[in-house]
Amino acid sequence: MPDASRSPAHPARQLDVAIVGGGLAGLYAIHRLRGLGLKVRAYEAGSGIGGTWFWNRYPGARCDVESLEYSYSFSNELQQEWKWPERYGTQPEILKYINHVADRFDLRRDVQLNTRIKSAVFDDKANEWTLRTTDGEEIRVRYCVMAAGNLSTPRVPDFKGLKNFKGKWYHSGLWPHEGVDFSGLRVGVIGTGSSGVQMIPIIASQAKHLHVFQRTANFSLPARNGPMEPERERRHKAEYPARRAAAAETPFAIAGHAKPTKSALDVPVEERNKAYESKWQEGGSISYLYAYTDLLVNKESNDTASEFVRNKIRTMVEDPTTAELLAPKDHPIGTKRLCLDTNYYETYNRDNVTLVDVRSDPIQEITAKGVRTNGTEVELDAIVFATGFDAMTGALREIDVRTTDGAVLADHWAGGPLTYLGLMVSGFPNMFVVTGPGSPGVKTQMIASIEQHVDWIADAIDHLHKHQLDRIAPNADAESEWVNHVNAVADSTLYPLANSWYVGANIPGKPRVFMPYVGGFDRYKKRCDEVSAGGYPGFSLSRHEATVA
Ligand code: N01
Repeated sequence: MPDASRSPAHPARQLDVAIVGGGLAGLYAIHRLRGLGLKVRAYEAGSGIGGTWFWNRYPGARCDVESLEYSYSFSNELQQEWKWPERYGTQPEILKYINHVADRFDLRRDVQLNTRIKSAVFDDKANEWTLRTTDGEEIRVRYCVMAAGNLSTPRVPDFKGLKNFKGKWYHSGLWPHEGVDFSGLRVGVIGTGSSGVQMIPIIASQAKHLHVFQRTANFSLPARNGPMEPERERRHKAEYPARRAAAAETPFAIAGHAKPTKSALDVPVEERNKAYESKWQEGGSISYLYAYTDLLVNKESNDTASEFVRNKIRTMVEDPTTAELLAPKDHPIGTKRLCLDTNYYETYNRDNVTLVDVRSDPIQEITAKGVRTNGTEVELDAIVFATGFDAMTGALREIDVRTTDGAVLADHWAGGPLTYLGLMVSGFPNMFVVTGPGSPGVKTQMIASIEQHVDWIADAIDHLHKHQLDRIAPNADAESEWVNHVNAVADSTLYPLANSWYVGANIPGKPRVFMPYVGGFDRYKKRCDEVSAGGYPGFSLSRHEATVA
């Protein structure tokens, strides 16, 4: 109950909205909700703002969406004035941008750092949420916005013996601020997802020897990063508002890629390979996956695109056995998050790099000296876990979310996450989720989804206030219909063929449910707009007498 354990040292803070998270989503939520005249505050576990870009400081960390796209659109002055030095933003550059935005829009005064929310309880009678921090602070609010990220709960696999390791170990998502110098060290990297693929070439260039422990080979395309071309920047900025509007009409919320018109199987082999080659030279993942209409829905079509990349790997990697291990064969290209790299495959031609196949010979334990598989013990000075996150639900699972009516989010989601439009959960009124399960967020230019979600949330709160209402919650049947739709759309694609974090496959015991909405940003936004324009069908809107002071 909200009042039961209030510490006298921490009288409850009363606000209109509590925002959990001070990353790109939390910051925009402050800006947007403050604009409605609401008293808001964001609670951030880190000692600085920036979320993903605050924590993921591993060598080579960089966004794989182009910087002119991966940025806020809500202020034309901001997008015109900010100068991105490279085609793809590095982690320090993106963090600098986020800090600039926070200062420019005076957001910091409503961010409380070093504060982790441990519970959130909705009191049905009082019609308010009470959040508690790990330090015992209590916050009472009408609305709660969960902007805690979907790849923000780092996961170190439960390897036997890690505590015995005499060297140092790191996780990509919890990287030391002072950086790590691997010069002269024997280093092991476990994991070859986007984080591993970005850091491996850089660690290889520093380390005495690098062992890469690969369980599943991933497809990676060349990023073709480089300094920002002034003419490209000028053109993009001249068209910015139109480009943002055009992006909203695309599945990935990224403009500038011609909509495909043909199936990969409708063109002769030579023409198809020429098209793939041109996309390969251009760099970037959207362009490649958007080459034909059916690469993500037709296995035969996808095979042509997958095989093209496998053949590239075979030409880039000199040792044929290593090349075959690196050539993914267990999932269609694009059904796991497609990586972008700079010199990833070429790195395996270095004398100081060894690929260890831990699919055929799994890691048994971490020893005092290094990593032991059945076949061998690899001696290491440092181990890097690029082993990913408890994706999409991890951050919310870490908060004890419940209601005085007896609803418990962990129970409600025991068989997999249930949401309506990815924005709200039935039984948990006035709690909004940004880019969580059931949302297309992770399959899009994330900041576009963040802005779209937060705008929808702000409009919903504004609608309530304009109609003298103070409670919104999705109906259980609307939630079921949405979850069924999310699954039906996923099942009409090739995505479920991969063991990815999209289905929670990287977390032992996590229910295997397809979590992101892959119907496209354009389709999703249209549906959200219809719901708000239509008076919120699928939601119950009501008035409760009790008010937050
Ligand atoms: O994590 P991942 P990530 N033994 O889950 C392996 C975003 N992101 O941090 O595939 C051995 O993708 C695991 O193997 P497997 C992006 O959305 C974006 O790299 O489960 N290996 C896999 O190889 C991305 O998708 C950017 O068999 C184990 C790796 O660890 C998401 O974040 C950059 C293991 C984990 O890969 C997550 O990426 C970085 C075990 N017990 C991240 N457990 C950009 O924008 C796990 N693995 C560029």
